[in-house]
Amino acid sequence: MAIVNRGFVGRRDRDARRLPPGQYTTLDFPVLSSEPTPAVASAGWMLAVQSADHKAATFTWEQFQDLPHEDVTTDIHCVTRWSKFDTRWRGVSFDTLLRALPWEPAPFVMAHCHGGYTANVPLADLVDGRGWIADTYDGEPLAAEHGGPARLLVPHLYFWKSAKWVRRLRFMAEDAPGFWEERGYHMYGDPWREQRYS
Ligand SMILES: Nc1nc2c(c(=O)[nH]1)N[C@H]1C(S)=C(S)[C@@H](COP(=O)(O)O)O[C@H]1N2
Ligand SMILES: [Mo]
Repeated sequence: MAIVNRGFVGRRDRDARRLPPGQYTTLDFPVLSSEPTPAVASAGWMLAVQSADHKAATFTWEQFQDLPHEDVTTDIHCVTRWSKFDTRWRGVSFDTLLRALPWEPAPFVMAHCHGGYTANVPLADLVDGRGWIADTYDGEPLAAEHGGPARLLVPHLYFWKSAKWVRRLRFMAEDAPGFWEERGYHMYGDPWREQRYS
């Protein structure tokens, strides 16, 4: 007896549709760092935020913890071609962070990290529930090698944009290249359009 059900979509088909072109899925969580893991304690951690006209705001670890956090389950895509489905994070959305700022943001953001790494992201890609500063992974404080105490999480762009060990967010009127963008990676980095290199 043949079973015909045109509405049925198998798991492999569904998974294939969530996999951007040129990617494969992994169940591990690879560590990709261009620098040695810096020792950053949450105790002295601070997030500095700078406006395009050099106004400052800071969040201590305690102030950051007091901001509303949300859970995020999402797929992530590294430009070296691994993707990982259903990663579970917790963090503060940029929507929340922006509401806590005493001044207006500018259209581009440069994330600066302990160790010197930088990544540029348009503000439009961080708001409306698309960008977070994550401090928790899989229910545990974010491990140092994955960017703990806190990192960017911008899962709809290649994962190099999700800067680990973030310490400063600098708003900019114009876009500017970060660490990998200066080395030939794409300024925007959409995995669905395979924007790996410029
Ligand atoms: N500070 C910093 N952030 C970084 C990187 C880095 O080298 N330094 N690598 C990026 C790249 S290329 C990827 S794929 C992800 C890897 O995150 P993971 O090590 O937690 O998998 O971090 C991104 N953020
Ligand atoms: Mo990456």
